[in-house]
Amino acid sequence: MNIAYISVPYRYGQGKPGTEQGPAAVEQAGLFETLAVHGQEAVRYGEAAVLSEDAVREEDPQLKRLEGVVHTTNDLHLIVRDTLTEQRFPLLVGGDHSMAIGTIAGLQQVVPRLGVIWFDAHGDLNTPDTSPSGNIHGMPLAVALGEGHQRLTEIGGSDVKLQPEHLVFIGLRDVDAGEQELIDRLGIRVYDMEAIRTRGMDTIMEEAIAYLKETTDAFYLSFDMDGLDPSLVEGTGTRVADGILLDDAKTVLRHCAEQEDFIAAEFVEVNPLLEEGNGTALLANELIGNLLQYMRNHRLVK
Ligand code: DIR
Ligand code: MN
Ligand code: MN
Ligand code: MN
Repeated sequence: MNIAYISVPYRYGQGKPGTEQGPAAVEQAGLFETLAVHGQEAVRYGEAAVLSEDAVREEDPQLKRLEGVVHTTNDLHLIVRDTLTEQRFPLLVGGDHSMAIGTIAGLQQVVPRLGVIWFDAHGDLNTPDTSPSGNIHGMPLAVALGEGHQRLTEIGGSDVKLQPEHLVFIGLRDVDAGEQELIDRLGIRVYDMEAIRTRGMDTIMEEAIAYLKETTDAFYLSFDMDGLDPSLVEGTGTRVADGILLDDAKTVLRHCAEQEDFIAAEFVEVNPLLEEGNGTALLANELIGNLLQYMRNHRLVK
């Protein structure tokens, strides 16, 4: 009973209403049944605190709703740290991707040399200086690397949370100029759609995990729903053409699940207000089911 489902019902890292309803949508899609089917306690183990809408203002156009992001990611980092300390596997559902500032900060306090697999169409490596939108969901990896506003880089302590060689991108295909500059300067490992097509996801995941194992003690998967092909995810805020298809997404999950040092996963950017039905949440729930299935022999799932 070691999977700990943690919800992060918030949207302050981006501008479209709806991601705050992501966790409820995934629950409605059957998340508790999925947990039960895989022998896990069908409960919400924790929920990150979220400021009310009227408490959050859009003061700085290059750091929109900063106060709202700081509040939730600070709370989340404590929840994630404590969950991992209890030998549980944090399974997070969001919420927009800025939540990863808290996830990474929390995990890193327990695992100083943390590895990250970032499944996303985007680099999420912007800073207030480079961001085209001012949305903090485009910044969490820069923050983890120690770049960006101090209120964000200080969550979980002032040390740098992530080393560039401990990060791998899967599915990247929409990168801003400042992000590309950072990728090049820091030599960050990228597997784009071209690489996935020509080499196959199996080979890529084997290589990615072997690469992380060289210098990290454990890793987690951050799964942005917009990494998937837009035909699969109507309910996510920033869809990008030519994305990852279902079989390849499952291959990512399977390779992660097979590793003993796989310690957490998050599914983010589910926005049920952007579609008629609940398709994207249903898909997130299905993928979580696949992940738990693949993890049935995992040391943290007893
Ligand atoms: C864009 C979009 N690069 C930005 N980022 C998104 O606003 O910084 N990340 N959508 O998931
Ligand atoms: Mn993202
Ligand atoms: Mn994205
Ligand atoms: Mn290292």
